[in-house]
Amino acid sequence: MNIFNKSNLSLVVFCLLIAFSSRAQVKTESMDKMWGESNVSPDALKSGKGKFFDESNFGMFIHWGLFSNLGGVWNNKTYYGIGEWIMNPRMAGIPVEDYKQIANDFNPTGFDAKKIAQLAKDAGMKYIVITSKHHEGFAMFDSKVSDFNIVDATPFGRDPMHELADACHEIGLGFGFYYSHNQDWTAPGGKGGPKTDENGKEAIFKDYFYNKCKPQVKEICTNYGDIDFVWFDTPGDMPKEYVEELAAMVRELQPKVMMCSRVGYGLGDYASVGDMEVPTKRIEGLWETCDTNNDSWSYAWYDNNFKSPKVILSRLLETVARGGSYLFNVGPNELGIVPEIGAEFLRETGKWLKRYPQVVYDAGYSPWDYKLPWGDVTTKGNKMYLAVSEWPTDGKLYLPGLKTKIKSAKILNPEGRDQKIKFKQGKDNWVTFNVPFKAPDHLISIIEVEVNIKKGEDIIAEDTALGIYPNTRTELITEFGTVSNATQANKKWMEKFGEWKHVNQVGNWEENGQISWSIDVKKAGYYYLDLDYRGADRLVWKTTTDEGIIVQNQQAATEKYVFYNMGILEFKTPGKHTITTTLVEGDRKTASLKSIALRPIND
Ligand code: H79
Repeated sequence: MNIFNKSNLSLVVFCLLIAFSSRAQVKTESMDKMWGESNVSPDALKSGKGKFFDESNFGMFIHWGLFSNLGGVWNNKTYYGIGEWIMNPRMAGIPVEDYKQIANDFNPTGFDAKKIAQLAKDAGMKYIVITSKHHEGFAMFDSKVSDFNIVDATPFGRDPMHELADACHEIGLGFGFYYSHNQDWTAPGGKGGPKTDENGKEAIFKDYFYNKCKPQVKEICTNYGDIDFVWFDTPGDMPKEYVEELAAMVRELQPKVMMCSRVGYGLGDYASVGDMEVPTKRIEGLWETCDTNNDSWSYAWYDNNFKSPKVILSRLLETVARGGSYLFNVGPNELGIVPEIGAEFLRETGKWLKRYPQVVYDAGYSPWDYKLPWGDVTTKGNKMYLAVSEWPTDGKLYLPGLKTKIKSAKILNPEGRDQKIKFKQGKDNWVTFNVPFKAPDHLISIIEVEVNIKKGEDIIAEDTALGIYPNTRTELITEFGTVSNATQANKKWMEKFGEWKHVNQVGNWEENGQISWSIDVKKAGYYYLDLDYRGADRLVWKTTTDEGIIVQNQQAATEKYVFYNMGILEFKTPGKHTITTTLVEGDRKTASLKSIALRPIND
């Protein structure tokens, strides 16, 4: 039922490759060297110390540090991008000594640990992971190892990590620390840090590791009770022996801690995929994606592009449906307060989760390996939860390629007025549900579908053919196509400094290069064909079907991915078909196809 081999651990390894190296579609040797393969069995973890993580599916990430006191501004100039990087030469390039001075007026008197823990709880999140030290090197906790910490170097003088750890423990939330173990831009010898110490003596990584990194990690693993996570980041070229030594110490001090793969060298308990990336394909094993509630991780005064409750829920559901956990970030400001719009949206998100907790917590992945045009699917035992974010306007909701037989279906109503709905499961494996014209929930509506399986059996969906729907636009992404004489690869770019966008695309088109998709058309008829691509000047694309229909047209091309209308494509018969796209004319080097879309033309 899977488009890729489920037992293929290499895919998990592929996902360990995080935001700062460009990715290829398949595992490369260097990735293996870099990350290795985790020798911890995910199943053992799921029933053991990984159970809490596996079942929670939703946690709060917090980026808070000295950079929050700047809020994206240095010397009266605003730097746009990820705020915690403001010190870096690629942003404001703040000298170490100047940066250290920022601590003198960092006084986050509005910080209220209980309020933040309550916000996470209200949002339906099950744990909090907070930056104890980011790349800037400033410890947000009481550290005896370095004075460059919030207790010794600021007028605030309190240990907010203590307060937050206590608040989480009190309220029943999991708790963990982010710690930048490789990069430290202010500690001598740290990656990106000064090359000499205060006395002008050369400092190497080993100095930083034994003078600061390891003893501080010991502090966070000793002084805050039982913790659930240690979230290391950006291991880069950190030598393996140090990573091993650090991970071993963490395991000894906090045996129940879950470490993400960014510790390096495959020593994590679960995989962390790219920053701000919701994977498009099902991933095996324990994994997480971290995302942020606006564009930056840390507070920036101008950044109020907060994700709406519906977007947060859609991304959470998509992550859970692909088999993962969603770690969602907020950035408290210079006073320690979480910006209100983001907080409000989180509380709204939490209200939805209270209405339908079963859809997310301890829920399993979708029988389809990818999201569907109207939303996504999670599962529990013999139930599927259809989470419909694009409610159909014609009273019909379609589900493609379901082999397992359905017993019953109902729209969930939080007030207990669930509404049974009629459905038809055709010989073509399509299911048609008769649904009301108005969406039952103003955010995302849930249809609970009970299926006929025995305990332990899987719900089976079509393995390869992608459904083409009669009442909604379907996008066919390149990731699910078969490519020849062209190159398929994942690409990422920064929309803003540090704000990543990820895409699978096909480039390097040779004369006979092509991509084909296996599709399953519910209804014969006319469809508009749109292509999403980038490139130079103008491009001519040709799309053909196995019924001999051809749509060929020329459109403009720019450096941005944009959908262009190509024309009308006809399916003469419903059922299984193949659709193939090829580049006919234009600059073959720069042409890059991201997806094609089919929009039914309803009479
Ligand atoms: O904490 C958040 C980020 O600060 C951190 N990970 C998340 C959770 C992170 N550190 N490094 N990266 C992510 C990769 C970042 C790469 C970039 Fe850059 C930083 C792109 C732009 C700024 C380095 C410098 C690469 C290009 C310029």
